[in-house]
Amino acid sequence: MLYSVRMRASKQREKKRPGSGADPTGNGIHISGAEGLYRKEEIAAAVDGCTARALGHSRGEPDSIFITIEKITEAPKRIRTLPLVTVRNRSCESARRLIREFLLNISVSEEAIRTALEIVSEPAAMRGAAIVRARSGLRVDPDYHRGVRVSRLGITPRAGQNLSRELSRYALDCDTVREALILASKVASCGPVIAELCVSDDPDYTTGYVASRAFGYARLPHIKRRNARTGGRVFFIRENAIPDAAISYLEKTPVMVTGISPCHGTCSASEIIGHRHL
Ligand code: PML
Repeated sequence: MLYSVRMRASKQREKKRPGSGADPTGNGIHISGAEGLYRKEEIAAAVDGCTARALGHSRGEPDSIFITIEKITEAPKRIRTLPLVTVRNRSCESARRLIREFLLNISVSEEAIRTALEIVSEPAAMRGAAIVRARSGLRVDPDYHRGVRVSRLGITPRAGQNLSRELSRYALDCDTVREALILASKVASCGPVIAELCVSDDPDYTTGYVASRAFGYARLPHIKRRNARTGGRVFFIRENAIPDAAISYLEKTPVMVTGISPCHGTCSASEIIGHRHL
């Protein structure tokens, strides 16, 4: 039997400052979060880890830490991580060109790319992801303030060790990369999703990614300028997909990473696109 353990730490806003990461739902400013699927005997250690993370985050001391432990009754779907690669890129301007190059190559339209770039260029207020139709560029997630929150995902201890070993070959073995790759791998395992674009909402973190089943998890350095409070996630779905089915999978279906695909160093976009699945 597995349990989902989720943590969310936040603090109340002190004074009004536009684009300060405030949550318009009134849940406060996000400090940190964590999520995993655990066996009963692993829960105590997972909760300790969540608490330590919430109290030690560089974004400050939280006013509230919510930890939710929930029994999972459905056997999790077992997936592998997407292959990981870093795209050679030196500037924010060329990052935009590369995003377009990756997405156009897998039939995401100019219109949908424009919608997505607008979303991730806004001050990051939404904790969840936007869902955008890949041809018309229409945004279809029902609550624009909340977005869609990918949940009920985890990695087995053995796969976690293997992932750390792969990532450490490129000095990337940190929570941010590990967790983003696990999340992107669940998103890519959702049939109606064609691709994901992610720009971190952390002002100090300027690497984002474009991910898809076609070319894996492609990290993009300089996706935004340092100190920018913008960011967000966009999932592109097939034009005729039913959003509710995709949302239900992303938020509710338990998914466990049990296998690790290879991680690679830095490559040019054309090497990655010409070498689908790396
Ligand atoms: C986040 O802030 O959680 C998103 C990080 C996205 C990029 C992670 C990476 O460096 O691969």
